[in-house]
Amino acid sequence: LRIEGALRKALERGEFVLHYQPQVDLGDGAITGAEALLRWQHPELGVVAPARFIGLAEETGLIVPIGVWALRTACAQARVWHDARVADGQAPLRMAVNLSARQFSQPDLAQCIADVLEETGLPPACLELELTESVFMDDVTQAVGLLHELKALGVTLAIDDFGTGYSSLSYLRSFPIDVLKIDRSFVNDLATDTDDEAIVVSIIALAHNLKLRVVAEGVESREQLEYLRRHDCDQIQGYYFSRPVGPLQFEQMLRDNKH
Ligand code: G
Ligand code: G
Ligand code: MN
Ligand code: NA
Repeated sequence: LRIEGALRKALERGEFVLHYQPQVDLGDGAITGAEALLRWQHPELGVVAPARFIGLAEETGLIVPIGVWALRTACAQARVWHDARVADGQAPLRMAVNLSARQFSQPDLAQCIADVLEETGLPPACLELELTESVFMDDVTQAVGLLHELKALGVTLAIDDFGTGYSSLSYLRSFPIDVLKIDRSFVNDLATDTDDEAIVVSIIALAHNLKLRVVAEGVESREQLEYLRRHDCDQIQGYYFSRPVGPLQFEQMLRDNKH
């Protein structure tokens, strides 16, 4: 298992970096948040995308320490941007961090997140945790308990890749969730595929009826953006506005996007 050793060393050597992708409000075009996305800056291979190593990190359990590093780094960065914006009279910025099912099954997850929030001084409401429906598949009772623990910290909870999982919709009623992120597979064919349009419109209505915010992922074109705006989607994320970028580039984007 050479890759396992390599991942472990990568963490020790500080080869992981976070890139940030803006989330943009469809009402006024303001950047309201960032999603932190892990990259491995390999000394020989260059930038390695998470698709190439997240699966293995999950299998080996290394996703737990890597995830703690990502959470701490994202929160520390968010605190810096948050303070600058507040000093400048701008709305706060939300930082979204992905949690895989393996991390979600750690009994000390809530304590770990509480520690990172305290250590970095980030207001809890500015941290958005992205979970996939898969976290509800093993032990629903345990998952609901943990969601309530996390909610009690004051953080925001989002369901990532919404619509692609196998769980029943009934959990939306009883779970303390704040945001649905429409999976990019549905957004992809918007404006050309009427089935995908029906699904997207239905997810937006479902979210709003449940008083949830709805974010569309993978927006790549003006047509998709306009469609989502017409149908009252709250926020978008995708290459049309920006790819995930390094912290300095993101900071420049924030400066160019004053509201
Ligand atoms: O950035 P990219 O589209 O290549 O990300 C691919 C996948 O890797 C996404 O599904 C994303 O959720 C996952 N991912 C990216 N960063 C993190 C992270 O910090 N933690 C976890 N658990 N998953 C991540
Ligand atoms: O599973 P999750 O939603 O966390 O994954 C986010 C992934 O989606 C990141 O790897 C990011 O690079 C990718 N992504 C973000 N915007 C777009 C987009 O507009 N098109 C495509 N194809 N991928 C995107
Ligand atoms: Mn995500
Ligand atoms: Na997603």
